[in-house]
Amino acid sequence: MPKGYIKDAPGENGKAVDIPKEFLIESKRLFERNKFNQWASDKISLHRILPDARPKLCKDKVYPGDLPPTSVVIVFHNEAWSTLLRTIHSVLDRTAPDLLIEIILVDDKSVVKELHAPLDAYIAKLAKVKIIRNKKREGLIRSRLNGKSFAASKAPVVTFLDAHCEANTGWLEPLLERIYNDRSTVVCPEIDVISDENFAYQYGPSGLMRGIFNWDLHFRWRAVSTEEQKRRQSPIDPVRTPTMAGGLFAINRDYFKEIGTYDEEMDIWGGENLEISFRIWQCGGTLEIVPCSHVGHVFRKSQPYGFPKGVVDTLGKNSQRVAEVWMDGYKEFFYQRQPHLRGHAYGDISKRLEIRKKLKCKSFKWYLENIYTDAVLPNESVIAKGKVRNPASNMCLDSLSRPKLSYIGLSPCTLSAMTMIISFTVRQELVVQDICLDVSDYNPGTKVQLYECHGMKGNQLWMHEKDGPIRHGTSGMCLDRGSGGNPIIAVCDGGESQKWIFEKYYLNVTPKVKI
Ligand code: UD2
Ligand code: MN
Repeated sequence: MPKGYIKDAPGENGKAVDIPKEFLIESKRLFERNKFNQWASDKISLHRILPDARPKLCKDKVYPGDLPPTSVVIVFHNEAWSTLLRTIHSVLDRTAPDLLIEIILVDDKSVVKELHAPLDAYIAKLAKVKIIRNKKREGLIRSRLNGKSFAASKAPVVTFLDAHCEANTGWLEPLLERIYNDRSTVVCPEIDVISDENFAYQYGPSGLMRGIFNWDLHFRWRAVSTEEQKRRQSPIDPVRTPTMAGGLFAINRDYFKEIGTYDEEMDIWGGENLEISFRIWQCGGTLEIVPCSHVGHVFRKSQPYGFPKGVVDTLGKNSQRVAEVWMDGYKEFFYQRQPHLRGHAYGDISKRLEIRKKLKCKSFKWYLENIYTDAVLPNESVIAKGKVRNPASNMCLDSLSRPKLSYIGLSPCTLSAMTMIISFTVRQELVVQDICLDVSDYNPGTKVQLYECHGMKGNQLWMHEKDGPIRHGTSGMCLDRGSGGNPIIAVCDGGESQKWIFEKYYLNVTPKVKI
């Protein structure tokens, strides 16, 4: 067994960490600090073993003997010690030494004491690990560039990881192989979920998801398109993805420079992942997710750190720069979703436009026609939209700003709120503020939940025609206003409690879908 392996230790083999009752308060306190359960993380070995998440076929793959080695760049701001160190050790423990030139840590002005002298002392013993520190808070985008230009590294490939990852068995070779075959291929591993609550390592079948974006310019996961499924010949073939999540990817170092690394005017967090995705595709590269490469990441529900200039302004500006440089006329859809950003200053983009010109990059229209071919444009994406009224009660559906995984509620239709604006999309989803109405238990009386849209129909498929009921696809039940303040599904009876009218109808036909 590898160094540090302790049988049955907390979290070992990717298991969840139990939090005894007496530590709940302490673990809640630490949760606030990092927005993940640091208490749990601190209990786990820095060398914990993970279940091998690769599909079987990957294990027999033979890789060329002369793959290009990489530098791994990890930027962090006030990261927890145990997650940062486990990221580093997972790379050192599970990477062939000749493929790893160095790990470059970039401290983006952390104030946490242990990330200074104690960290310096700790990594002094790790030959391949170096650290550079920003003089001021730069944000992850400029920090990554800082890391890349650091030292005399000759590594032909740069690999970026977030500071709360765990690289799994055999993670690197499949990425390097793609770059070795074609230097303009940019590759992401399959990102497995490390639970923010208990640090369990969770993974599903590989090769099923790709990255997309919505018109708010937020990154989203979606099922791989049928077109792409057909193009791939094996379940372990790389998946072409319209966008990358942003944190975990490998890229040929020279190619990264040629295509203009990152937009250095972007601050703190956000937008750079879509920017580099659009740029890669529009300027002749390829962006892939490689099913044979698995790396875990702690997905958080919110950020633990502040944005010195405020989230809205920072993220707004970053997203505007993406829209203004890469999206041509389609940027209008973004501004329609974010009208407060019209006229908002986004700085000078001339250098970025020069890159686009110099590389003779293609239009956003081309990207939508060739890469993200099933994107739904806002002007054709809804069958009906607005408040959804039950005439007999004059109550309207309302998500009431509930967090995800909660239930849809009701409010008097005389009120007005964004949480009452629901779209019935051409995909036949009922969407409120990016979240879908979802039913996973088909028994009558079940409350309708709010769930992240997955684009795979199933529990999120609905049917509705003007003046008719709203019928749930898989269960065949009807949306009923119920009696407890939460709409439910019920056997369709044509009753008053099952009538719903959208504020506005755009298309008079509901696409016919078999159920
Ligand atoms: C995702 C990406 C992240 C980045 C982001 C959009 C994954 C798994 N993660 O968000 O890499 O592309 O989308 O911008 O795809 N950090 C700094 N300075 C800052 C802020 C953050 O160094 O001012 C570090 C942070 O410590 C972390 C990394 O940047 O190591 C990414 O930040 P995050 O983990 O908060 O972002 P995440 O995973 O929500
Ligand atoms: Mn992260």
